[in-house]
Amino acid sequence: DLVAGALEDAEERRRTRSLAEVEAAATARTAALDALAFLKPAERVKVIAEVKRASPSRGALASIPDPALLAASYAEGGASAISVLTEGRKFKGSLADLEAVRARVDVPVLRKDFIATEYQVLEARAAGADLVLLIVAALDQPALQHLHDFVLELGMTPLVETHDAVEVSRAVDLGARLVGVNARDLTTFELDRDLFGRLVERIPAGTITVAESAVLGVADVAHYRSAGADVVLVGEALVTGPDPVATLKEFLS
Ligand code: IGP
Repeated sequence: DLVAGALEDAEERRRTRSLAEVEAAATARTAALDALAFLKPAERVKVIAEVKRASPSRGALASIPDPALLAASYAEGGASAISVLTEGRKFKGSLADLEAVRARVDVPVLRKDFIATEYQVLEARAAGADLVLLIVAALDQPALQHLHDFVLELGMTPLVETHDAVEVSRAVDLGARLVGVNARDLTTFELDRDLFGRLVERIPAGTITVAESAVLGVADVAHYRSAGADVVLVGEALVTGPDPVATLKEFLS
């Protein structure tokens, strides 16, 4: 599965870059940006715009020869944060993509991957990430709690991704301040646009909510917004269109 593959790839990288080296690189970085401040609820919905070349469900989406250029245009177009897929096997991303994006933008950057170890979290910080995705379904509660604490200790913000009511209650138990609901089931790849609306009432007030996936057009943004989403996370609709920034601006208008 995707988690096992991501862990194998991390083990491979660790052969040439030790935990101590990654730790040193993470410590050498300037402090992470306060992502909660950038994503805090406002009059208008906010967008996390994603750098996404491919996905297991949709195959190749876009070539994206220059992820930093795309991210810079997202930021200029009004994105509140940038998500960068760093998984290599199915999503064709890399930590180098994230590092390039970090060097170019002044908004927070999310490492979007299948994170299960401290090593991967340190890699994220070393590459300049401000946010790290933690997928509840991929972790048991002690591991999730541990990684959540570890991300916070490094000054970053965890985005805790859920897909059902039990996962939401697990996210709430962590004290998560930023909770995502992924409309896409990561095992069947089925989309459920109404999932966010069903789960949001279980998320305590004061939590920043992110509707993830299945935003294809302005109607989907409006749908999530009226269900109470503070933020929408969009990949495919931006990268597959002829003009990602124009699409982003439409979503924000
Ligand atoms: C973006 P979309 O449908 O706009 O391309 O989706 C984002 O939600 C999706 O890439 C995603 C994801 C994930 C990818 C959400 N959670 C976990 C990999 C792993």
